[in-house]
Amino acid sequence: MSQNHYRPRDIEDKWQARWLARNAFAADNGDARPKYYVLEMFPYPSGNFHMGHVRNYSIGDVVARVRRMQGFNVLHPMGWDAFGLPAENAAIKNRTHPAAWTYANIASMRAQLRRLGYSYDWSREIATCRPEYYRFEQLFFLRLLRKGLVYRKKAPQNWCPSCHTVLANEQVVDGLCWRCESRVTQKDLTQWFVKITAYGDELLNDLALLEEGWPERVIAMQRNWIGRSTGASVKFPLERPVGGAREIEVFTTRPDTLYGVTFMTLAPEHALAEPLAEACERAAEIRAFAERIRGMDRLDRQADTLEKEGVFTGAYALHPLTGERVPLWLGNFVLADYGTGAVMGVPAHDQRDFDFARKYRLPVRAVISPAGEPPASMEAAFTGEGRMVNSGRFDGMESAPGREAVARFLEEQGKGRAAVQFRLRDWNISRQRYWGAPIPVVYCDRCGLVPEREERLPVVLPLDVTTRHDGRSPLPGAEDFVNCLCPSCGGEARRETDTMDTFVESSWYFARYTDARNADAPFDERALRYWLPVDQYIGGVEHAILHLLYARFFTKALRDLGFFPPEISEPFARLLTQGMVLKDGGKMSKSRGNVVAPTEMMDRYGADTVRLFCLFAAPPERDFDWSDSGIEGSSRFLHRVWRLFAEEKGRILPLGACGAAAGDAINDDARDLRRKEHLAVKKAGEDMGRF
Ligand code: ANZ
Ligand code: ZN
Repeated sequence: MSQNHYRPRDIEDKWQARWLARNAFAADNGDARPKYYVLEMFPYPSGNFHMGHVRNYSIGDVVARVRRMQGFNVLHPMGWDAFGLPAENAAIKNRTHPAAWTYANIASMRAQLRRLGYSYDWSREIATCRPEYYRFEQLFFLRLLRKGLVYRKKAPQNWCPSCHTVLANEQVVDGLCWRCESRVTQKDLTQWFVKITAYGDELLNDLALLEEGWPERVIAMQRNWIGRSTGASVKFPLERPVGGAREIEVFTTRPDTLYGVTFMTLAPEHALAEPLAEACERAAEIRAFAERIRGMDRLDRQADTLEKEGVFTGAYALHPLTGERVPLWLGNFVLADYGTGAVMGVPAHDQRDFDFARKYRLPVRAVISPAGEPPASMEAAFTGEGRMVNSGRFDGMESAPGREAVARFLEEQGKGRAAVQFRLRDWNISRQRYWGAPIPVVYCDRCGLVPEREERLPVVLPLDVTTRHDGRSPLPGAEDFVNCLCPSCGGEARRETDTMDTFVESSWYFARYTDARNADAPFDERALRYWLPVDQYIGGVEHAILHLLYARFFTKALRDLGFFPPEISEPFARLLTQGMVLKDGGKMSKSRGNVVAPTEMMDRYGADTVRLFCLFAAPPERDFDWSDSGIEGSSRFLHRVWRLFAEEKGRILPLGACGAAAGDAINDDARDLRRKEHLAVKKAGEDMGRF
């Protein structure tokens, strides 16, 4: 074979070895050049990369290399999101230990990344399952706890019977566990919560800071998830006290429709549901209904297509302004954990109430004009804005000022007030799993719940346990771990055996990279100030809500705890959500047998060809289809480039064009070549700038 032939393996091996030996891409924290921090979402060490990873990292690597060539001091780190369920499940299946499985996967995946030729600063590599990492997470937990931003609460939880763990709402997809696709059930448990709702307004308002750098779609998803609604809370006195209560409070976004109330609906979980049943002669019927609805999937209950169902409780409330009797119902479409768990029914102007009223022949009263037809012949609710009618002293007002006027009037009368409601819920971080960061608190018979002392961190996850075949956590049975001394009285106590949701680890890893080997503190403040925010973050749109929201929350909370400097409020200045790599228009998956393995492609074509194809196949945000002819094309292109240079270098090099400066005496050919080179650099630079 001639030496003019492109042999990627030789080239790649040679340079990769050299990069590694010199840690060629190490970033310097004390550098005087302007900084640039480019980060790709770190992987879960499953064992193998898929083409989607390769695309994500190849895009990031181009950004890193271009910025370096442009004179920036570039931070481009890599690490492992290493705790989590799959390690436990795989360990059970393969009869190994989750730690052994995880570290072996990390080793093989690190080798794959090196073969792909990415320009990472390997001296900053992290694995979140190491005590050197999670000890600081435990420190954050203790500080959040002290500040009241972490608390314990008993609440009905999404429970995956097969994974034996609680799932966050976001981890329930169409009523199924996101990991194992078992049907999720509800279970009452005491859990640890992070009070992300305390930052609801800031998380929402600061989206404005991201408008330049984040995809519109992701900002919209975050906004919807936070879901801030303004309106009023209104108190309806009960005709007769029930279960010690004299009134029922509702949240409404439309206080301007208050005069259109013809009934009230409570969630079957509402605290008054049982007392109402008890006071009614149809108690059995009411209880049976409540029982049945409580067992329903919560997402099904929120669906627009849900068939509305309810039961009359026999009791009445009184309209706060007219004194009219308002019948109290239980209804399947009212959610227990939104607002107050009770709704004022305005069938003329709310579609769910309309459906409910038609089904149970409840009166419909139009109070916003133009509602169109007379209420009896309405076929749907009129949900728009208009002028208030049949509304007493408010007649003639427009909806928007009317809402405020009604809220103000209620407040003056002590019957309600303007109110804001968030869809965002506090974040349940408790997992009844083994392979996670231990929650650093203990339970003492004398002192109750006691936080571990900071100087005793980390609370190390014991590795000498045997994973159980039923998937239950071995921690509660690990006596050396559970039995401990109370940090407060020194007496015998028991450790918390819940571990933290892995989303906690990924909420601050970007900050740890700035000072990854710091053994005394999570990071040095100067390092943070220098590197943060991440200039360019790159990852899949599947993380558009949770991971990004949690990382944004952590940034704000750590700032307020004094860990982050006050000027840093957002972690990621720019975000790119890269498209997917598909095969024949569909997702690559083992079950479909259409997976294209990066290692196989590298064996056949070399890493540069694989990277090149991932970059050329489509603009970064768009999905593209893996194609054999496409990668062949990329391969031919690199062969051509190589051959061209190899064949022409005898003529090019003597020209002295490379490295020549302006004013040097070079001939016309050399000048031509030099000009073309600069045009190419300019064009490429501009294209990159656009990105
Ligand atoms: C009366 C009304 C009249 C309403 C009207 C709307 C239109 P968002 O935008 O999601 O905040 N609601 C309140 N709590 C609820 C719960 N726990 N489960 C189900 N529905 C609930 O929606 C707020 C509206 O959803 C509230 O305003 C309430 O219905 C209903 F013409 O009150 B409204
Ligand atoms: Zn104690």
